Amino acid sequence: MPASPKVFGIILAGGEGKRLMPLTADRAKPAVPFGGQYRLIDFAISNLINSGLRQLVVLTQYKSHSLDRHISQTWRMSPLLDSYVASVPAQQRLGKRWFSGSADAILQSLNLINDEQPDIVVVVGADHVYRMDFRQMLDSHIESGARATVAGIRQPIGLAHQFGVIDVDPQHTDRIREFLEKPQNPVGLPDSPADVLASMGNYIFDADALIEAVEADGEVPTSNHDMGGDIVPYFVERAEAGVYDMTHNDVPGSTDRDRYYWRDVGTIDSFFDAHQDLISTLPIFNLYNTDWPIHSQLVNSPPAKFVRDSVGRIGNAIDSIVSLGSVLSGTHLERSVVGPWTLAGGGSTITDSVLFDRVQVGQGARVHRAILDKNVTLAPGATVGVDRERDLERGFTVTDSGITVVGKGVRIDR
Ligand code: ADQ
Repeated sequence: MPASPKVFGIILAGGEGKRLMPLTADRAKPAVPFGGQYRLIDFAISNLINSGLRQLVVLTQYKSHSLDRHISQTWRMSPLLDSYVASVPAQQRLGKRWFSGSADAILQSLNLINDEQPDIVVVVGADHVYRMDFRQMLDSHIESGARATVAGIRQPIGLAHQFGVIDVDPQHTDRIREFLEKPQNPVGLPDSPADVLASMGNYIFDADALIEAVEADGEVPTSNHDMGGDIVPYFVERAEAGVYDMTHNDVPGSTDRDRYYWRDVGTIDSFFDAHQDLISTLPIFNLYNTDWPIHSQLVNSPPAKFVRDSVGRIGNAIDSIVSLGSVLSGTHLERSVVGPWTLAGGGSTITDSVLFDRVQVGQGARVHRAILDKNVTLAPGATVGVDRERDLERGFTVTDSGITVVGKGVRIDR
């Protein structure tokens, strides 16, 4: 390995995100808006850019239009400096088919690696909210001599069935002894039986080793061509898989509260809870850490505005985040996150909710415990999230915990 290895980044962004329906009816999961002005993928890309990576490709397939547009509008970098974030759709290089799994996505995109000739490839998912300094994982990868390194973070054992679970070799604590993808009967950690060490779906490979592995995997007819299910076990079988424990990651500006924050916001409930955290007085995840900024699209919009309406009703916001371009005129907003260009009229109330961009809330309308996708309109006096049965009758998604989700562009008349 050269003293300053050349590092290339691949972001896997083809996931469908079924559990976030209807928010993913029209867009890939990594393109789902988050926190008013971000998209989920902004967290992974910001972490890589802040870690000094400059050549990044985003592999997309499922409903990628909104994702492609976001990437080209947000992540322009200078080709003069040899820096780019490029969105790459399934290219059907190996026949007329889409990617059959995340490892197949890499196999079908090997030309990108061959073009750049990197020494090391960092592969990350695009669905999580977190901060991570990949330089520290890179140092650990190089020092350990492993050909593949998997990032691990402690998670409650009850969630183990959603993750790849890492069993560390007690003799060599930087090596993986066994890796089980989404186990049904997980075993807890020796020092903490209620936890497992979960794979974060972030990997670092020696470039030649990754190429060898995905090519070999492509020949196995029984493989699911999955990074967690097939490629990590390939390296574990060869005793070449290292582990990087997130407890060693120290991101500039992070506090003890948010150092190990890592959230899969892949369900409506977890998505909603992560927003509730953002609007708390002392959130665990601090969007205001300027030492490790989370970048997003610069919306060229006027500031958010709060005014009295024509009959003097006060427009105010308490414990909320309001994005640029929004006007709350005589509206009471509480414990909510509001995306860009939302307009709300006099006498309306919005509580415990998440609104994406360009939502319109008519006079006297009421929104409670709801997630409203882009361009949802409430007519004057209409309500949502107030009466579960009515929301179900109107065809809205309502979770067991009572959160109503309204898809893009729906007009709510009453
Ligand atoms: P999952 O998240 O269940 O588990 P997967 O659905 O493959 O795995 O998604 C991983 C990433 O790859 C996501 O960012 C997704 O968008 C993307 N992706 C999925 N299919 C793709 C395809 N065909 N083309 C391009 N991108 C694709 C994984 C690991 C586990 C680990 C968890 C952590 O398999 O071991 O614990 O992530 O959340």
